[in-house]
Amino acid sequence: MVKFGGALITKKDKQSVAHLEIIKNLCSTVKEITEEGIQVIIVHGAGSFGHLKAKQWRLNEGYLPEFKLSDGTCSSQREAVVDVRKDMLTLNGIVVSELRKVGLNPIPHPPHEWASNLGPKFTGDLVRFQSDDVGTIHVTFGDVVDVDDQTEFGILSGDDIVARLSIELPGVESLVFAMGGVDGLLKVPPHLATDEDLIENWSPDVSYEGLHQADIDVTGGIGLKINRGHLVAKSGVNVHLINGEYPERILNLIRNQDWIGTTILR
Ligand code: IP8
Repeated sequence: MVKFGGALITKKDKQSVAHLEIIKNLCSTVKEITEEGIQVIIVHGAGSFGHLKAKQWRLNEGYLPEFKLSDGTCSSQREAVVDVRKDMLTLNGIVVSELRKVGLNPIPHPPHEWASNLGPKFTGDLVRFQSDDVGTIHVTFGDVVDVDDQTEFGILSGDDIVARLSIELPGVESLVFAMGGVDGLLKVPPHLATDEDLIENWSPDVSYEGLHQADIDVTGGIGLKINRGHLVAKSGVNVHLINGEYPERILNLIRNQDWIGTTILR
């Protein structure tokens, strides 16, 4: 199970700009992993294809009858929901197309079509992600989904989806969070960190620092990743945080060679 972080695969502060080189490299790495006979499922984040507009239109708060705004592209929250879903399909299309280019058979599963409700207990049948063909790569992502009460819609983070898939699908061995700009979990804020500040093994008694850009992010940032990652680790799946700008580190991990990153302990 691999989560491509939104901050890794997009330019986080520029509306809908993808880091194409990084996506290409990650997809080649996924291909190499499948060549070792390992099946991969990909969940990707939203980055600037989701968070900026969702934040501006307060989509994470659900339907707000009194809320008014006009940004020149849409004039209501409901229109913004449609727009963000479209933007996420565009980002997903880029990932899917790069997977095809390396010879894989990606199957996209846009959450607004099969999932509803929010958080780790979201509703949706996960059986669609099961397959035993290594060339088939199921791909899904964080999205705006319907909610069953008066809030109407909300943001389902890819971190919640990847955690549920890791825990509930049979035979999942490892979950890798591929992140942007950091080598793993750090003891000090990322801009102050040296190599010594990388936490190699994290358990709840170890304190960490992470950047949560609450002004940009509508989901939980690093705190959400650690929380969901720990749930997954407790279920017996190996959980690692790796700098996705160096995807060979993921290969090293899989090949039992030296790798750089953080392991989340049970
Ligand atoms: O980046 C957020 O997903 P995440 C989804 O995986 C949207 O937390 C649409 C902002």
